[in-house]
Parts: sequence; C-alpha cells; structure tokens
Amino acid sequence: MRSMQLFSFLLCVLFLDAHITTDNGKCEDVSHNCAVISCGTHSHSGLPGRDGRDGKEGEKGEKGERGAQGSRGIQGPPGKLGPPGVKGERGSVGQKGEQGISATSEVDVVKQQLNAFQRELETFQASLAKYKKILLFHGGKQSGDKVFVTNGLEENFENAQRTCKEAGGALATPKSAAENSAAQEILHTKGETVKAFLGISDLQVEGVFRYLTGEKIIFTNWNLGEPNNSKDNEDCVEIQDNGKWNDIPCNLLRLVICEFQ
Ligand code: FUC
Ligand code: CA
Repeated sequence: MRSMQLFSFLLCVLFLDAHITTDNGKCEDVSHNCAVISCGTHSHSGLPGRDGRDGKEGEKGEKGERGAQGSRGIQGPPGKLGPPGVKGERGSVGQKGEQGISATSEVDVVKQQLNAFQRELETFQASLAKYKKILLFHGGKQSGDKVFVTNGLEENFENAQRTCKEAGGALATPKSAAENSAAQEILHTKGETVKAFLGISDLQVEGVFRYLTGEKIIFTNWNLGEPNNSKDNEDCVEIQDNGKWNDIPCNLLRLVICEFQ
C-alpha cells in the first residue's frame, strides 16, 4: 500500500508542469491526480491545498409562518336557484279601511251625460258661428239664425234645389219680411239686376204653394197680379230685384240662392 502512495507521488512530481497558476493566484490541478499540488516557483515548503467539495444537503427547514391575506378576488357567477322555501304562516288581519264612495246613482249618470253633451254643444255652436262668419265674408246675408248665400250660378229649379242640398243647405225660403229682405240683398251682390229661385212650388197641386218640405207657405210677397200661372206653365217662384215674387216656369234659369241655418 505504501508503495502505491509513493508511486503516485512520483508521478505527480514528474508532471509538475501540469499545475498552473491562475490569474487569481490559486493553483489548479489539470492532471487531477496529485494529492499535493505545488504552483509557481518550486519551493520545499509547498502551497495550501484547494477548497474541499460542497457538503451534503442539510435537513429540511421548519415550516414558515403564515403569509399575509391576499387581495379580494372577482365576484363569481350567480349560483343556481335554490328550492322553494316553506310557506309562511298566515298574517294577522289588517286594519279596517275607510268607507268607500257610494255607488253613483242613475240620476248622477244622466247629469254627467248632460254636462258632457252641453260641452259638446258649446263646441259645435262655436264652430257654427265661425262658419257663419265665413259665409258673410263671401257676400252672405244674415237674418236671425239664417244665412243666405249664392254660388253666383244660374240654374233651373231642379238643379238649383240639388245644388243647395248638396251644399248642406236648402233653396232660399224666406218665411218673414226680414228674411225676404236678406234674400233680396243677395240679388244685388252680382252688380246687375237678377232674379233668383225660391224653395217654393205648386208642382203637387196647382194653386197650392208649398215649401220643399211639403208644408204650406206661411209668408208671401207676391207681386201685384201674381201668381197667375201664365200659359198654365208656372209652378215655380222667383224673387225679383224689388223683393216681390212671381210664379214662372221651372225650366227657366235663375240665380241659385241657398239658405243655411
Ligand atoms: C207676367 C208674369 C209671368 C211672366 C210674364 C213675362 O205675366 O206673371 O210670369 O214673367 O209676365
Ligand atoms: Ca207669373
């Protein structure tokens, strides 16, 4: 055994140049065989040996202390609907309420309807007044609630009657001196002397003049000698520029004067 150690030492001395000095002054054994290493200039005293290898891994340390609480995480999704709860007990009876309004009587209902109707009537009357003003603006003449107005056209009795009806009125039918004067004024609005039909005829029974409603006339303003049923062919009536009436054939053309009320 000692001979092996000696051999090893000799081998090391032979390869002494294999030991070099590094920059930091430490020795490095490039041969990896020497138990003793000499560096730099050869000396009899020798250099300190190299650092030993790392020791074995130590035992596992004790468990550390609990860390500080982390920040709050984001809210998770809503959970599933839970099962229905048990029905609660019946609550106590509440306080008695105030006395209600008594049922509306039939009379009250009629009163309410009457008030509503009255309001509608007032609205309608206001509207009617407005349209009467429009008629007067257009040359119409008023007497009482009646307004006479012409379309400026001359037509036969049948057409004149239809024209006024379609306009929502009736062929002029003066039933008083005042109304007759109002209708007479219309004749002058055209700037020339014209005659107009009245809503009167004896078409049903000769000699018996009636309104278009069938009623016998209650007011007349016949010219002297009229009605004469000239040539036995005069069943309609015209009003002349002096306001007087004359019976004439129904197929003649006369100014259309309608009345609205
Ligand atoms: C009188 C009137 C007739 C016609 C004739 C020209 O006899 O009674 O209606 O107007 O005049
Ligand atoms: Ca006549």
